[in-house]
Amino acid sequence: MLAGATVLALLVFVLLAVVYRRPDLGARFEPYHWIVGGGLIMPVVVLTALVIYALFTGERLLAHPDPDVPRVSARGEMWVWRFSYPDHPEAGETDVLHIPAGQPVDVLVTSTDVIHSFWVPRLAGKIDAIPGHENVVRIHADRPGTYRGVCAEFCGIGHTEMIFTLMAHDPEEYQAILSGGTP
Ligand SMILES: [Cu+2]
Repeated sequence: MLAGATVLALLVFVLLAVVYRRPDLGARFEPYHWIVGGGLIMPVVVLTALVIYALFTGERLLAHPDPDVPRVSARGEMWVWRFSYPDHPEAGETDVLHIPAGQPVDVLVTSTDVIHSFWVPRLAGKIDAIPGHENVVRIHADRPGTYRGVCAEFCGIGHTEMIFTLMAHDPEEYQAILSGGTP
């Protein structure tokens, strides 16, 4: 988008400079042609191309079901988060959300009582935790580490304390945590 906007802005500035220095060049075209060509045809062509590009790019960022992407589950409950691992029930329920680092992970987000919002600011945008419904957000921690998460939707008197810790691990360490139960 930035590249497209830069090219377009440069084109406009160059045209402006040309007609400023050589008014006779600009006068060769009727004002009507400047308006239709520069004001209608060019934006329609450029914006159509950019919109198509943006739609495809946006589509790729969505969390479409993918068997290669590990899944974890986050459930909001006044005023704590409970995490579980749908493909590894032996790991039980944890207070800390464990994910493997260096790969995308789908977080299935839901709620027990009211609407909360799952948010790990360094990894992804916010997503609502709605009772009786499952939203999915795809997150990706580049390297192992500890990340802070919060509830981003006011949900009552304990809202500000509804924080949690996300730990991203090396794949081997992650597997050990899953099979060894809660650390
Ligand atoms: Cu909340």
